[in-house]
Amino acid sequence: MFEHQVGCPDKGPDVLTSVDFVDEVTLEVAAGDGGNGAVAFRREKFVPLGGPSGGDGGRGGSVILVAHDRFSTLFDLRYRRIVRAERGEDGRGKDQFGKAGADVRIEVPVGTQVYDQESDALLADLHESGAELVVAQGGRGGRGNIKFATPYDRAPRRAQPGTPGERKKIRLVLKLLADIGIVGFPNVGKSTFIATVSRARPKVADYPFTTLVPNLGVVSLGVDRTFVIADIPGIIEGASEGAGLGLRFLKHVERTKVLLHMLSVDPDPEREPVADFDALMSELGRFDPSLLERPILVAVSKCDLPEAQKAYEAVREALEPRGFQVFAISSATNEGLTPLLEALEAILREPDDA
Ligand SMILES: Nc1nc2c(ncn2[C@@H]2O[C@H](COP(=O)(O)OP(=O)(O)OP(=O)(O)O)[C@@H](O)[C@H]2O)c(=O)[nH]1
Ligand SMILES: [Mg+2]
Repeated sequence: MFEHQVGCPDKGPDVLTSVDFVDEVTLEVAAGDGGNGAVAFRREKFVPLGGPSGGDGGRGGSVILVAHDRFSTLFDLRYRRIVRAERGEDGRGKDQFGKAGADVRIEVPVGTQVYDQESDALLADLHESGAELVVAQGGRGGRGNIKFATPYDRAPRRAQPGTPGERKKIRLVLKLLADIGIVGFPNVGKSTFIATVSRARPKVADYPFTTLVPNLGVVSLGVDRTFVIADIPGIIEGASEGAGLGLRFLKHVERTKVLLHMLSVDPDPEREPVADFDALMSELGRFDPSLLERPILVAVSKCDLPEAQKAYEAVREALEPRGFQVFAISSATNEGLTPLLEALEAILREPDDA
């Protein structure tokens, strides 16, 4: 029933480490200058005064960003300082036009936002696979003297130089595109859940902060009933002040439509699921108050364990009156997973302005 995966197909999503997960890079892009137009004259046997024959310069190559769902990080651009496209060739005599410089296409993950580093203006949001942006336009080729001939001046001695290619510094910021973001304290079973309902294979272990980078998984409930879930590294109290891994990964849930707040029993008796819920909600609100306005479903995980089942009852009693839907799930026995996924999908199907 559960299929597909997203991630880094070359390496497999589980091989991504925090070092590999690059979600911001700055880069200089330099398009090629246009080639110069030529000044030349025909010199042929038996043609005493040949006309102008200087060809146009070729246009410079452009630098183009292309969004591709093959990538899930900006890692490949990590060490690139500058990306240059080729200059256009100069025009030559005998009516020869210069060749255009080749364009350079840079592939970036879907969900990459492109900013002008100097003005901080958003140039584009490449949120669809195949979306393109010409970030630096190649220069125009100059016209050769052929183009300047007139009835009054049949032997023009002028030609145009090519125009310079555009050049700028850009900042690329990746915001993963997922429909649903899973948030929760460390160790509550977020990664186990995503591994059970999708083909993502994040690392699972019984210690906190196993997950250091977000993982995406595609859930399929049938034809045309697929959605993407993001497993975000665990968040703890004080995260907004930098505790644990901090909150920087929360920017990846900024664009999700629904949050799935996962709670569980913890071996640490100090922790209590309803208190965890409130602590985490206030961290989310500190990061971005609008996060709290979107639909939030609550799942109590590990309900194959009797103590988790008990915790579920308590959580439901506390949170249902506050308007939250609460689900009991177990990724070990698959119990409750389908009702939860169906509920998540139902919210995604609601029209946006509802
Ligand atoms: N019994 C039981 N154990 C589970 C279940 N789901 C997860 N676990 C265990 O809980 C521990 C933590 O699971 P993870 O999926 O790594 O938890 P996480 O929320 O991703 O943790 P971090 O990445 O550290 O934030 C592991 O030892 C899992 O085997 C479940 O449904 N039942
Ligand atoms: Mg995890």
